[in-house]
Amino acid sequence: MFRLYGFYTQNSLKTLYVLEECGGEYEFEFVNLSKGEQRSDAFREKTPVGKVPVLEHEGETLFESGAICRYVANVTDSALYPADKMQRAQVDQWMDFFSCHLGRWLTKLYFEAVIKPNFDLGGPDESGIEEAKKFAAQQLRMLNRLLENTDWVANDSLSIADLFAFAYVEQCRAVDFSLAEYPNVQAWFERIESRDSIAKARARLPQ
Ligand SMILES: N[C@@H](CCC(=O)N[C@@H](CS)C(=O)NCC(=O)O)C(=O)O
Repeated sequence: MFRLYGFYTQNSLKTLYVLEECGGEYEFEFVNLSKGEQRSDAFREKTPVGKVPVLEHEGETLFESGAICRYVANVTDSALYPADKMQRAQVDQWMDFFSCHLGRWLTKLYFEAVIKPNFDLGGPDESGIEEAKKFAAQQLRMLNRLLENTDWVANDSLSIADLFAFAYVEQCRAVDFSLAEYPNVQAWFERIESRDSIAKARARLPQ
């Protein structure tokens, strides 16, 4: 049995989606970041970095959403993280890419539009927003081209890289960043969103 500690945001969502899709049995514990619960002594004992998500399994803890997604897929022997070394590296490649590029820019937009006002973290960084919009659009064009010839980002089959990227792209909604110009990305997004795992994962969060 896994135990996941998380919040409403993309890094926790990635791990919830992967747990559901891999069929991992888990308990979910909501850590209310708006109440500063990540700074409690009890939570700090689980992770030195004081951030969600955190996974507990067999008396050990893990932080970093990518590490958690890979670990869950490994432990559950899921085909979503293929055993073939090159195929696995292709999945890793896309996960790293999304963290460093598209995800980075969409997360900046989400931070500006949602986190800053809700957590009282000051006014908008206008030049940062413009930069993030420019690079997010560039990366979405690239993803749109990739998805012209395949339904999934790696190895022509659904993998943890799709669920990982989906959680980043999902932030477009909250920041009013339309996917209309990227029809292949929109179709990929809908393909993933229609899966039972996504609804089940979302239902674990306080409504
Ligand atoms: N690179 C980390 C990022 C984790 C992260 O930034 N978590 C945020 C929520 S999305 C958090 O816990 N923030 C609370 C804080 O920094 O106090 C991952 O992918 O898990």
